[in-house]
Amino acid sequence: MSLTYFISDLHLAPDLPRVTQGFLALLERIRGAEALYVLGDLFEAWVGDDQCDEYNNRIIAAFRALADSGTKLFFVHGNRDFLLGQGFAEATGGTLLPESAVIDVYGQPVLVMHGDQLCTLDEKYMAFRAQSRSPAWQQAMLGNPLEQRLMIAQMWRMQSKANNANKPENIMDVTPDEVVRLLQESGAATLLHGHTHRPGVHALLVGGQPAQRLVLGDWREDNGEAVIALAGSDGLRLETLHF
Ligand SMILES: [Mn+2]
Repeated sequence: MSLTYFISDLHLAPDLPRVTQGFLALLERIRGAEALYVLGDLFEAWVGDDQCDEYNNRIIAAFRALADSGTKLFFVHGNRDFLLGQGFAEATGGTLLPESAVIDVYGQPVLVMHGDQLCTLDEKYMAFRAQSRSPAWQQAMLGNPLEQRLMIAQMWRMQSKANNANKPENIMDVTPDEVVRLLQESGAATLLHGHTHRPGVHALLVGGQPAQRLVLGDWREDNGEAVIALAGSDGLRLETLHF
């Protein structure tokens, strides 16, 4: 049976050897699968496609081997790696998707996204998000030398950590009304996203009709676990991966 895989929030970085190995092992294991969707925050930081050190080249080569095996590969930007560009996509043999997309999963329309756009109560972040997704802003950012961009990304992470430490729980999670709004707009009855690091399956009603929201989990260096999603002709489900 052909299978499609969904992962997000790996936050890949050289100082996460267990996650990196788990990721490389998964990509090797699923060669020949129908498709792999990476729903954002693949990298802890990505500041431009010229960021090609030995570590990143290994990641790209692993994707390329998967694509060469016949597996279709799709990427959605996360809030850490929204500067992943066409150069990266081409090097991996994959395709960049828009920030949200309705895809056909064995006959079932599924709305996929990273999920940061659902956290609308976080006004500070939403303002940064709007600014940093504009082509003019990105062009200016990419015009800075690589070293400087890496420093800026580090500063963002520190600011985000400091801001998140003081945020109430509900602001860190999705806004329920926004979930309903985007599902309604999409016409799909299933939403699949990551970002919140709160994996689970939520039943909801959209316009009086049953719908569901599936949330992928982050990849944990401490206990070697991740919650991914898997789809076949028998449907879409979450699965805990151990690595
Ligand atoms: Mn995220």
